[in-house]
Amino acid sequence: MSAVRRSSGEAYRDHGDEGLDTRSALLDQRAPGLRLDGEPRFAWRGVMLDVARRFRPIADLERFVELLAAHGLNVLQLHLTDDQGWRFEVRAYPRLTEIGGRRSQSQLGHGPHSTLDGVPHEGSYTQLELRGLVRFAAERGIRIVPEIDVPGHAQAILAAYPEFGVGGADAVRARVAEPWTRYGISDEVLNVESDTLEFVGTVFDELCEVFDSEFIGIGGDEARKRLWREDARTQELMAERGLADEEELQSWFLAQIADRLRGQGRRVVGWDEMLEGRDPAPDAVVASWRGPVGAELGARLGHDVVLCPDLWTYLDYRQSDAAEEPIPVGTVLSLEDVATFDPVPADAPEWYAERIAGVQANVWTEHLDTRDRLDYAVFPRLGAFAEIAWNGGPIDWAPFAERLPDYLAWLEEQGVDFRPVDGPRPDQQRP
Ligand code: NAG
Repeated sequence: MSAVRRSSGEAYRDHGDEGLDTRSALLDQRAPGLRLDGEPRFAWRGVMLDVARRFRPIADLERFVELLAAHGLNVLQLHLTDDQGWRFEVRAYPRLTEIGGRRSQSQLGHGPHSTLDGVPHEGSYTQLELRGLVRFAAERGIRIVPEIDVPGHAQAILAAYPEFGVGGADAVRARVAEPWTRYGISDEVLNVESDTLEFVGTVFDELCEVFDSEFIGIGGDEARKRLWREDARTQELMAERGLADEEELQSWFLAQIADRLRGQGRRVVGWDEMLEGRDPAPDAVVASWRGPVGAELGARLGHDVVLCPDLWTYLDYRQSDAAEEPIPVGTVLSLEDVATFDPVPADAPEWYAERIAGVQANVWTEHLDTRDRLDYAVFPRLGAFAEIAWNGGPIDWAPFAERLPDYLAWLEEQGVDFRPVDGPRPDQQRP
C-alpha cells in the first residue's frame, strides 16, 4: 500500500474520533426508533448539503449538524459553490462573494412551465464563521468536507472574474451577467490558462486554512466541453500539454488541484465524472452518484468510493407522484424506496466491497428554498438512510415501520418539519 492509499476503514474511521471520545456522549442523543448500535458498517456516513443554490445561515447548519449526529452520521459535505452562487469568503478574491454570492432572482418550478421569482437571493460565510462551524461539528463527531465545484458548475466565479472563462473577459461578460438564475447544466466552464489554475489553487489554499478535513471536495461533475472544444486557445493549450481530448484536459485540470492539495496533506473527493479521461489522482475518493458505473470503475482503479446513487440517496427527489407533492423533481424516492438501498450486496466481489468507504445522501437545494422545505425533503428519509449507513442495507421494512412512530415523535419534538408518511400536510403542499 502506498503512503496515501490506506484501507477505507482506517482512512476514515480515525478522524471523527480524533482526540474526542464523542461516542458515548452522542449515544445518549441518538434519535429513538432507529437501530444504531454496535460498530458502524461504514466509515464514511455522510450527507452532502448544497448551500450554493440556497444559502442557509450558520445557525441552520449547526442545527443540521446536531441532527446528523443524532442519526449516527459523521460527515457533512458542504457544497459551497455552484453556477447559482458562491458562499465561501476568499480574502484574495473578494468579488467571489460580493458578486458571485448574489443573484437577482431564482427559477421557480421545474420543466417547461418554470418561471422566475423576481426575488434576490444572496449570502456567504466568513472564514471565521466556518472555522466556528468546523469546531462545532467536530465536538459532535462530524467532519465537515468542504467542496468547491470546478471546472464546471462555475458560473458564479465567471460573474465575478470573467477573465477565468473561455474566450477572454469580454466574451464571458457578454454571456454571463450574474450567477445563474436558472437550474440545469450550464455551458460555462473555467478556462485552462495557468493564471486560472493559480487562482483555483489560491482558493483551495484558503479553503485548507479553514477546514482541517483530510478530504477536500473538488467537484468535477457535469462540466460541459463545448466551449473548450470550440475555443482555439484551449485547443492550443491542450496540444501543448499533450492531451488527446477535452476529457483528458479535465483530468489534467483536476490532477493539478489534487497535486496541490496533496502537498498540504489532503486528499480530494470528486464526483464520478472525475474518472473520465485519465485517472487524475490515485488517492482521490470517488463519490459515485450516477448508478454503479462510477463505483465499479473507481474500485477497479483502486480508489476509495463513497456511494451516493441518485435513485436511493438523492433527498431532493420527489417523495411520491401525487400532485400536491411540493418538490416535484427527479424520480420518485419514497421512504420505503430508501429502505431498499443495498450499498454492498452480499454477492458483491471482494475487490469491490473492500473499496467502498461508505455512503452519502445528497441534498441539492434548487427547490428547497426554506428551512421547512429542507426538513420536508430530508426527514424522515434520512432515518432510513442512517440505519443503512450504520448497519448496511437493505432495511427489514416491517420492524422498521413499527419503530417509525417513535422516530417521528422525536423529530416532532426537535421541531423538524418532516414529511408525514401519508403525504404532505395542507400547509406543506405546493402553493
Ligand atoms: C445533478 C447535479 C447537481 C444537481 C442535482 C439535482 C450531481 C453530482 N450534480 O444533476 O448539481 O443539483 O443533480 O438532483 O448530482
